[in-house]
Amino acid sequence: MVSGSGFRSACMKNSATFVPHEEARAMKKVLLINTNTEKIPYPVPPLGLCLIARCIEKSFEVSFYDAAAHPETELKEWLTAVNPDYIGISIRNIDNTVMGRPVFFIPDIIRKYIAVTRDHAKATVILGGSGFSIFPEEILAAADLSYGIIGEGESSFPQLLDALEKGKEPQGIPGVIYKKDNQYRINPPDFKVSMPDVPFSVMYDRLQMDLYRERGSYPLQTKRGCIFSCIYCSYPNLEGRNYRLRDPAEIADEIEEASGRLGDILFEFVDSTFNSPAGHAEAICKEIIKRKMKIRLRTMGINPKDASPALISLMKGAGFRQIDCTPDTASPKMLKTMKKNFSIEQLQVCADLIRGHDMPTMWFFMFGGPGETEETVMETFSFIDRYISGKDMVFTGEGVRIYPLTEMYDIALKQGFIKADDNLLEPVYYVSPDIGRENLSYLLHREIAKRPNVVHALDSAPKPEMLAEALAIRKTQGLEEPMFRTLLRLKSKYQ
Ligand code: B12
Repeated sequence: MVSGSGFRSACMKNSATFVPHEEARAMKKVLLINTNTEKIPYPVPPLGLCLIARCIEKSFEVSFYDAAAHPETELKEWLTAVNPDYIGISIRNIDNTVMGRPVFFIPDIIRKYIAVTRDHAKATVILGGSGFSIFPEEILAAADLSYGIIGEGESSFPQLLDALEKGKEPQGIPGVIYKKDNQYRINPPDFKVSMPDVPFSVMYDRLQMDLYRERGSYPLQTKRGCIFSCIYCSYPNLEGRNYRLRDPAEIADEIEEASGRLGDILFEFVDSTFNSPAGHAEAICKEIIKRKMKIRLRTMGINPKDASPALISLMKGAGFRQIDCTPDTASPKMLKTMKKNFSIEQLQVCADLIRGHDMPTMWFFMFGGPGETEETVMETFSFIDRYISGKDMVFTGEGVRIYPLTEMYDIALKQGFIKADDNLLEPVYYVSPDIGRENLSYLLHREIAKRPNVVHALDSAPKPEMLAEALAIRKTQGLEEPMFRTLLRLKSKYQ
């Protein structure tokens, strides 16, 4: 399953059609724009955009505009200075997924970046990114654009540029959405291409990594794909339903290279689920331990079913300082309704393991899914009380964001929450009628108030003064604990 030279084949196959570097008289220019300036929970570097940049840099002159690093007013100057032939715009986030205080990013992205490129450049604009891939047609229509790529871009983006260069219709290029005869046509994405295993770090030369270093991290994928069927989730539509694994030795190579160049930095695995399939995460930890690397690691997506004592020990040995565990619910009934792949007993074993190893963990639960009642909500809180350490943070979300092509969508449609022609780009949330919005909200706030380590999604952003104090304390005291533990200790002072 491991695809050692996957990236090279995926990229080179496509760039081979272009004029080779040395022979090029004047390379065409591509400007890539990262539109994600969100700082909650912390700023994240544009991994996907960096990867696709590597795939075209032999054939095109690539410039990189990171909106997190420049005031939006600078974009016009960049467009004039670069005068690109093509512009690739990455749209990662659509909204903040907080039902009680929704922030919808798309109008700002269109106004600040897309409209400006239209007014100040003649280039063909191509959209991509995970947020874009969930609502490709809706976003292209809202932005009045003709081209985008749904899903991963390493292979499809160079192929699309090639087609555009040759004036050909991008028919058959996987994942391409394009406008023809005033209609959007979609080529289904192909998740069978090998896992691109490019050393990402090279691209960080183009980023101001300091923006991401203090609170953020250096993101790495160890695989793509999600085999699970959680009813609300868009991951399988973004990454495919089969695993494509990266070679553990190449992952360790990248970490070694990047820490050599960037110094001490937190590495973060951004797989949908780090420890599935069983054995891969263990192999990565063993490779890191074998090389005696002194690094700091964290990961999201620990799945309770595949969390074994051996895995947690290896993770501690490799340098994991913090993990995220996302059971979503701890009600036996809701585990079934949400189609989680583990039982309450497996979740309890996992929680005991985490606590037994004193592995700092952020827990995530979402409330309001189909069939949620007061009783099921209280089952989750009982689990929190019994199994989760007071030193660990529990993050709770209210309502379930409805995404297309999910079972949640079908349920919401059947229950009359949404209509078939509703545009769900602007966030729409589901809350089980068995509990109701007001009741759920009341219950959550009541129960959260009793537990200092439990946080509502509405309060997930620390106050600026609190964050400043936390950063200062960490620096002066040389604290190595995860940021959430520092914030938890300061919480009562700022309430
Ligand atoms: C890891 C992750 C996180 C981590 C990030 C850690 C880190 N250091 O990066 C954490 C937990 C911090 C996080 C936070 C949030 N996240 Co998040 N996250 C993800 C996840 C699982 C993977 C993202 C990733 O790095 N992928 C790997 C890279 C390689 O893929 P990529 O960026 O998508 O790029 C590929 C393609 O998209 C494409 N592409 C990308 N750009 C471009 C541009 C062009 C021109 C082209 C052609 C192609 C292209 O090609 C790339 C290479 O193949 C995705 C879900 C998913 N499976 O994709 C959600 C996801 C992106 N997150 C989401 C959200 C909402 C958030 C938050 C807003 C949630 C919150 N309220 O806290 C925050 C925002 C944080 C921020 N500052 O922006 C949503 C976005 C959709 C939406 N509703 O807006 C997603 C899609 C999950 C979901 N709900 O479905 N997230």
